[in-house]
Amino acid sequence: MFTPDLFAPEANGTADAQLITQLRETLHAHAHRYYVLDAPTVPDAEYDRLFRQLQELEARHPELASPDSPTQRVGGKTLDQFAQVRHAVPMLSIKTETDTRASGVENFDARIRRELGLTDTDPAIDYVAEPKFDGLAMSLRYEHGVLVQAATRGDGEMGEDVTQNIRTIGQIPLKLPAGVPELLEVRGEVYMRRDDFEALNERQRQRIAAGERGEKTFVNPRNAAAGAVRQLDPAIAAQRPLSFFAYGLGDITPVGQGGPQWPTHYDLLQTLKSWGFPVCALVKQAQGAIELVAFYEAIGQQRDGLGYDIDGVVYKVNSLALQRQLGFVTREPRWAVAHKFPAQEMLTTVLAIDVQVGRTGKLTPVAKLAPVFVGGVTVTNATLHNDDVIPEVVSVLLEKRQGIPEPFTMPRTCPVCGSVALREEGEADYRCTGGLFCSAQRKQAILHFAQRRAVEVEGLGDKLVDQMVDAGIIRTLPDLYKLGLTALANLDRMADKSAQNIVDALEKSKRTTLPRFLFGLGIRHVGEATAKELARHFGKLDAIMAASEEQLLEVADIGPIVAKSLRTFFDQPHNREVVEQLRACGVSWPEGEPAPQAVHIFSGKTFVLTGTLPSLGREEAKALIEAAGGKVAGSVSKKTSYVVAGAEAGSKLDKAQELGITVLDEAALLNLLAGEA
Ligand code: 5U1
Repeated sequence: MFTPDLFAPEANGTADAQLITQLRETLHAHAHRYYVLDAPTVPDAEYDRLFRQLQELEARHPELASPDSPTQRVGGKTLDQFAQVRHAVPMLSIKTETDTRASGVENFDARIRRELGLTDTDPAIDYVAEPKFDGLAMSLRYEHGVLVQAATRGDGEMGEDVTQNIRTIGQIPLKLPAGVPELLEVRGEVYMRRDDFEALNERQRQRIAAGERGEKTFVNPRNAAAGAVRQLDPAIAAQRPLSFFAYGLGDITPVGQGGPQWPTHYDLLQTLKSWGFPVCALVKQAQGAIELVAFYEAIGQQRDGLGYDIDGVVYKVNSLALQRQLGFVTREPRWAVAHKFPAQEMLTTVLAIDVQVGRTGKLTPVAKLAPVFVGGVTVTNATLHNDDVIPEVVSVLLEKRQGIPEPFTMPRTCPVCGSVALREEGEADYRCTGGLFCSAQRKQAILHFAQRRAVEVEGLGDKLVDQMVDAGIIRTLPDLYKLGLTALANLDRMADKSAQNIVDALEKSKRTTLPRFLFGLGIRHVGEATAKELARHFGKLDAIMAASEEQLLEVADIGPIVAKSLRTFFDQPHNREVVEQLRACGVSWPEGEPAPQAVHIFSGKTFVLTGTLPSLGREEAKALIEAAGGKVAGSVSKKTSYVVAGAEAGSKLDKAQELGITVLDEAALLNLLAGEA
């Protein structure tokens, strides 16, 4: 093996250039054996010696600097923000199968066979099965064999340029062997191994104990990996040990221009491995549904013992020709599916049952749990009332119970303010009757008013609201605008600059719109869409406040429950007083004349949203649809007009396809909405 000598006689320029080239190749090879194959052939000290020798030579010959040198893994400057990158080939997401039984696999196989026009007598389909790594998707672009860009998935079309940070990952080759395609994009997952995560958190704990500011421990390897990838200072990213698994391709030199072609996905993975990329050793070829089920079960059993987190497995049709034939639907390939593992269940003890008070006074029991690590996070609370919320308590093991606990009954008084708690006829929930007298409701009411979709007071979050209400400097909404800089700056841990920012944000929030203001008041059953309709119908707040229930019922989409709720709210003198005081403090909006109901393109149409849309949040998409006259429902039925599907859409998308309902992606939705504008 080549072992350049640090103490060799001074070489001339050409000899140095050769030595630099040789050292780089040697170090690349050692790094590959160390990081990827986990089989180093030299001790660390020898690697360090060669590394230092290369550093010295490069320092002597700045004209020979090269970004693919092993010395250049950490080198970039701290950034203000990441540049946006357009993916030459969109980064697809993957459809998720949530049926964790064998039928989840059988459905996928049956669909593929149907779409390929196969009958029961045709042979089993050749698949590749891979673990689904719990990290971040990454696209690595190589030009002439040199890593030139690493980009996050982003919305699939545009990602962020995180090259500097990705270069610090030892497992990712900076330079590929001769003979690779001129242009090559390798896609895969950046993740953090569990042992690296534990070691990182241990270092973080020591930093915190040493009083270093701004340091924190990480919740799970995925969060730690995400934080490292999005770290603006590459020197810090370099201290966060990341790993990588390659699982696919993006852009590549076309076959017609000399690019390679593989018959199967499995062959492609073997080639990526031979080029120096880490490919997971658990990846397997499988024939038909039976072997996929066996893989799912085997990996499920090994899951806890793997060195890294996975959240399921992925099945892909192996033949690349069949993949091309199957194609895509809404940015997801038809030839692949991610099969989730069952939700994790852990045994713990309910220490107590607390009752939380919501904005409208609703009482919700919450189980306080002995801390339990499940699904990558430590869980200490679980709701006992709403089975949509994760984490949830799935069952009680009576045989484990020690002693006889007090049976839980909903309190008849509010645990926060002591007011009477009542259950209205026909309603399931108990509510505190304290209104804004109750500090829990007051806090929630302030947060509701200050949120982005209402008057928006930037920086006013729950911790600050807790402090302000507990310190007694805010009792009602108008108090917000009466706060001086001094009162804010006197709060614990409040820097002068932060206090000034809040004062500025409050000032800015005073110029609002009537719908935002109305929504911000937090009147029961008055959401953003209703607030907009009210503003359109009446034009002025005074007209709304004075409207009778009959007049309110004339507004499109307002029924008796909403009309009654509005009337009850504005009939209360203290609510009218709040409105008057807010106006007196300078909160204002342009008022208009009543406008006829516009004809909207989505009037009479019902939408269902599923999966993660590339750029719109769920609430944002809902607001846009409602503003265009549409309704958003929770489940797909024959009455559904459109299903809007994003990444990792689940059973709702299947149901839509079954019922022949038009499926839109985000771009198609925005196109339709452009018609509304
Ligand atoms: N192992 C693996 N994970 N994963 C994630 N393969 C894989 N393939 C993916 C994704 C999003 O996407 C392709 C099917 C396009």
